[in-house]
Amino acid sequence: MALKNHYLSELLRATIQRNKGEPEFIQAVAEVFETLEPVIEKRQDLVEAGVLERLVEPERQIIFRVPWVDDNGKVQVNRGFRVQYNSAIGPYKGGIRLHPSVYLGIVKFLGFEQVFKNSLTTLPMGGGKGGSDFDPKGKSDGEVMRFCQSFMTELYRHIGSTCDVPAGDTGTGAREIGYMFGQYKRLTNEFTGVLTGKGLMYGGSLGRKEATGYGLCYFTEEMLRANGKSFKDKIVVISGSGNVAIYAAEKATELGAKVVALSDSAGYIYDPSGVDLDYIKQLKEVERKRIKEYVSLHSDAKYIEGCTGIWTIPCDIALPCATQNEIDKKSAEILVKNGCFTVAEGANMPSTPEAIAVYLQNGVLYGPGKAANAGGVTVSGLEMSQNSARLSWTFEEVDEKKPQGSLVWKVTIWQALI
Ligand code: NDP
Ligand code: 2IT
Repeated sequence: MALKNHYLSELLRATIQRNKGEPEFIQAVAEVFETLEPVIEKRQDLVEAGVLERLVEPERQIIFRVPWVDDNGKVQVNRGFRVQYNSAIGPYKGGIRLHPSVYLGIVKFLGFEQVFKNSLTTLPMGGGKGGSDFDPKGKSDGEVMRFCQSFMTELYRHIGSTCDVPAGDTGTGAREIGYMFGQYKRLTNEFTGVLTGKGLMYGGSLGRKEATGYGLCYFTEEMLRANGKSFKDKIVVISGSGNVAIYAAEKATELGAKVVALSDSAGYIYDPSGVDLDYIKQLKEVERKRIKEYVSLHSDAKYIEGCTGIWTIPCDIALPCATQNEIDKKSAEILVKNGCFTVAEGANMPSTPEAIAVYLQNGVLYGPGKAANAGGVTVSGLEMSQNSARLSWTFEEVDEKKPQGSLVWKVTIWQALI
């Protein structure tokens, strides 16, 4: 990706030099710089004030040891991260990712994107992200609990309800947030809104579980409506089968679409008659099993190993909801060839820059993650408000606040963000 603006291209060069071995972070910065070219041409004051130099450097980066004891009594050691990226408009806010692929570069790219996403919600939240290379998959509840408690034993001193408010992300759901919240409370003797995505009995918000997936579909429906289309009777392919994917599938179905495929990191299922979401929820949310198991109940559906093949299924709308860089140029070309006219990102940075170029060259309606998946953090912001006020709103009250709480529902934004 070649930047025409000399100042931006020099700053990108310096950023690459300074952040070696962090390709995802550089990719996220380069994408934003590309979109900022017309702004920088007109706004010399931003250059003079060093705004972009400040944007590419997180305010604070914390790396720590997370020792915990496994079920065999053996000490395991993971690495924990919290990148407090930017607090210009509010406390640092962003999720905690637990996945073996997590390293500083991943947490920085996610924190960088979170800054823009959070400001788009119009709520007063800065940006941050955290995580660990711990893999919750295949671990017992006790192991996950001991890891989460150890993680919080270091993290608690760096966070707080007016300073930094973590939440869920890949591998961190209500169970992990619960263990972390309990440990925070024990260490500080404070019951406060320091984490979002909490259980409903201890300060969680109705609607948070559904928020990212539902928000993605609200956003996509607006984008479609602005182009004389809708979800009704459309074929939808969704990658992932976690929190974002499941509730995107639920809302897309409610809006009249047929969701024919879902995946996990091992493979995907294709059910041409439309996926059975109740069973997916049972498999994924309750039993924590692999998506492969789906075909044991639905013999008409197919299970295919490998992740990228999911994009070869003909569809009208693709909603990548698994992970970064999951759609490359080749997959984007296949989607377009098969008639896909809309891609909206539930995951963070799921499309490579080359894939985005394919969308734009072919007139695909494209909803970038920073806007399209902001529903999750929006409801996190609403959870913070409820915690501060010591109130709980109904699901309808939360759902209703989406237009006023969040500019991201306004379709003009997706054009500004490409
Ligand atoms: P979950 O952990 O609930 O689910 C993740 C899903 O993606 C799982 O099906 C997982 O499969 C799959 N997956 C994860 N890593 C890979 C990989 N490397 N290759 C293929 N598949 C993979 O996470 P979420 O649903 O919460 O998050 C999904 C995406 O959405 C992430 O990019 C996250 O940053 C983003 N996001 C999440 C928000 C939230 O509120 N939770 C808000 C906004 C964005 P497996 O089980 O096999 O690992
Ligand atoms: O990427 C994201 O926006 C999230 N993982 C949600 C962050 C939050 O604070 O709710």
